[in-house]
Amino acid sequence: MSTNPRYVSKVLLLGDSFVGKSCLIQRYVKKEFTQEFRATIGCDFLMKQVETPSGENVTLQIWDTAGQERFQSLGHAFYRGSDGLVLVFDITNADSFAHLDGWLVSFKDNSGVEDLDFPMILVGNKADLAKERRVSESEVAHWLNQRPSVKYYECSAKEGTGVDAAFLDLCLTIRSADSHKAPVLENTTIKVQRTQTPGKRRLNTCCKR
Ligand SMILES: Nc1nc2c(ncn2[C@@H]2O[C@H](COP(=O)(O)OP(=O)(O)O)[C@@H](O)[C@H]2O)c(=O)[nH]1
Ligand SMILES: [Mg+2]
Repeated sequence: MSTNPRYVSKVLLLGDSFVGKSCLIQRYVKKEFTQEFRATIGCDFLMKQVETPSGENVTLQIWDTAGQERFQSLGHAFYRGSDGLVLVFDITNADSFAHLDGWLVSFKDNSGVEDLDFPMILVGNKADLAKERRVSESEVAHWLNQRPSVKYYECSAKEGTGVDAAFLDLCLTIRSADSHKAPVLENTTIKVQRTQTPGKRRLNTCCKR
């Protein structure tokens, strides 16, 4: 077993529906891309183990939405305790780029993070569709000029380009921002307790005989 220090960091992906958030996570964690439409990866988050060049072991807990971003109704549990943010737009969809600032406001309102240097990257996804590009490089550069600490990656979840580099960069930025954080102890046990007694299940009246 490696004796290097271990850290756990929570990472969120935010952006409009259909920009490719779930596909980016799937590409990064599972190294695959599937065309079949999936609103969600079916769970709250996926884990990815990363070893940094300095030998630290980081577990990225990467949170996906279950499609609730359509209704702007991502609960506090989604935002709470996040260590890093991936803002995603689709280079073929100008609206998804225009909505980035709204996502930042939601993030600040719900996470309580005010720090402009919070670890964050911007991902322009679907780079394989360059011929259908609707967001110019100069528009992106203008947005980034106002947020100098944010790094930009143009990625394709479909082809895999840029994805590993983007997540590694975020991981390293989180580690340098959290350099004071103590590593996770080996063999730590997390006790999970039910906080609510489940009520009686309601009968589905339409099926009642
Ligand atoms: N061409 C292309 N299509 C993509 C890419 N990433 C995602 N898609 C497609 O975009 C659609 C939405 O992807 P999804 O990951 O569900 O988006 P989400 O709603 O942001 O989670 C799906 O049809 C994907 O197949 C990409 O890099 N290139
Ligand atoms: Mg999704």
